[in-house]
Amino acid sequence: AQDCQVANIQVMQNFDKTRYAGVWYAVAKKDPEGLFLLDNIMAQYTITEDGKMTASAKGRVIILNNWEMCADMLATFEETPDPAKFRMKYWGAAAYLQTGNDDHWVIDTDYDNYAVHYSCRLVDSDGTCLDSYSMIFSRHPTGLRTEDQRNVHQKKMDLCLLGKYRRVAHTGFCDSS
Ligand code: DAO
Repeated sequence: AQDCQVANIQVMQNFDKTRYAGVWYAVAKKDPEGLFLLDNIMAQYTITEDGKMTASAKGRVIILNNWEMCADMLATFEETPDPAKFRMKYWGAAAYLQTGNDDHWVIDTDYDNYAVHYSCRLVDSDGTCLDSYSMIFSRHPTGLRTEDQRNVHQKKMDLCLLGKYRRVAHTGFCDSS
């Protein structure tokens, strides 16, 4: 399953967004071109009364060359025929933050401990991804459990992103905002 074709990427089977709701801490990240969220990244997913998934997220960013701040981000998700594949519209609580519309795929999760997220922003003419980002989420800010590391490693390989992740620090930078 490692032909690196975006169209062949396997996503979470029978994805259950209700079980996915709640807080996730990014513990590792593969950055896109022009990265935005640096570290202290957490996301809280909510299912609204009408059954739609939304999220709020925080992370340390540097804007306007040198201004370090904690970005408060909001996102809504549009469903697709595949329950694990969404379109995510996102924007900042403050107008000078980044806005966008990205794919948001859940590649794998056990809902209680870990999740592997993936987004390809640009598919190349050969069907591989030219600009992607991916987050490894944990329910625990301290990192992944040993027993989940094997699954996550396998998914990084399936995504053709092995070795492209960096660790995401949690220092408390965004805790007070
Ligand atoms: O860091 O460059 C980057 C990519 C992140 C884009 C901003 C996403 C904001 C909403 C995050 C929701 C959880 C994935």
